[in-house]
Amino acid sequence: MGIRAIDVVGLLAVGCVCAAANAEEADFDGFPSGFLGRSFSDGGITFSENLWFPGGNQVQFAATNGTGSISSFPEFSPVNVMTTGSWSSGTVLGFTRTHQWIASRSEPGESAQVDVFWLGRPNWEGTEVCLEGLVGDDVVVSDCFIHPGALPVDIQHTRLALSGETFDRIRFICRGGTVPGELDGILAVFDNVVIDGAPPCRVDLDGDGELTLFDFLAYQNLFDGGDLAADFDGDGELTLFDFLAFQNEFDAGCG
Ligand SMILES: [Ca+2]
Ligand SMILES: [Ca+2]
Ligand SMILES: [Ca+2]
Repeated sequence: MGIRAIDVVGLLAVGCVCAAANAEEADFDGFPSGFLGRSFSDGGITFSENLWFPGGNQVQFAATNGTGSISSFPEFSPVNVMTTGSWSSGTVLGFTRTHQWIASRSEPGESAQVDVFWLGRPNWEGTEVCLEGLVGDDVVVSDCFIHPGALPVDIQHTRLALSGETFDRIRFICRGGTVPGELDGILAVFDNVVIDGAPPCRVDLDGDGELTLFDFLAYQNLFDGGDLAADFDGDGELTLFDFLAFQNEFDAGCG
C-alpha cells in the first residue's frame, strides 16, 4: 500500500458541516379545523392534486378534529386528521370521497407511510387502494389493499408504507371497484404522513450527523487498517480512487 491517508487528507478541504438526512412528518394537528386549499404544507411535506374522481377538478384539502370518531385507534395523533374536502366544527368526522392526492418534500424520499382511516361499507368492495412512490409519473414502489366491502365495524384503519426505492413524491390513489358511480374512490381520512430521506450517508463515519475532520480521521484509520469499509469504489482493493470517491461524497454532503 503505497499511499498514506494523511497525505491525501492534506489535499482535501475540510469544514463542510452538513445536516444528516431526516424525516418529514405531517400530523395536521397545528391547524384549526377548516379548509387548507388545493395545495398546502405541513411538517415539511407539500400536498396537492386532490381529486374526487379521475380527471376531475382539483378540490380543497381540509383539517378536521377526529377525536369524537377515532380516538380508540392508537395510530391516530390527536386532534386532527386530513380530509380531501370536508371538515366539521365538532369532533365527529365526516368521511369524504377520495380518489387521489400527491405529497412530496424538498428532497427525494426512501420510505414513507400514511395512516388511512376508511369506512367498511359495501359500495367500495373490490376497489384497489394504494400508496405509490413515483419518479416522474412512473410507479417505482407501492403498497396496496383491496377494499373488502361491508364490515361489521364501520371505521377501519390501514397503515400503508413504502420502502426500498427512491422516489420524488408519493401518491394515494384508488382504482376500480364494482359499483358504478363509486369507482376509483373510497371514503377515508388521513393522518401521520411520513416521508423519510436517504439513509445516513456513509462519509459520516463517526455517525454524529455532521461532516468534519473526524470523519477524515476515521476514514484514515479504516484505510490504514486495511478495512474494506474504506473501499468506496467497491473494487475490493484500497487505492487512491477510494480516497477520491470519499472526497467526492464528502464534498456532496449528506443531503
Ligand atoms: Ca393528527
Ligand atoms: Ca461525522
Ligand atoms: Ca477500492
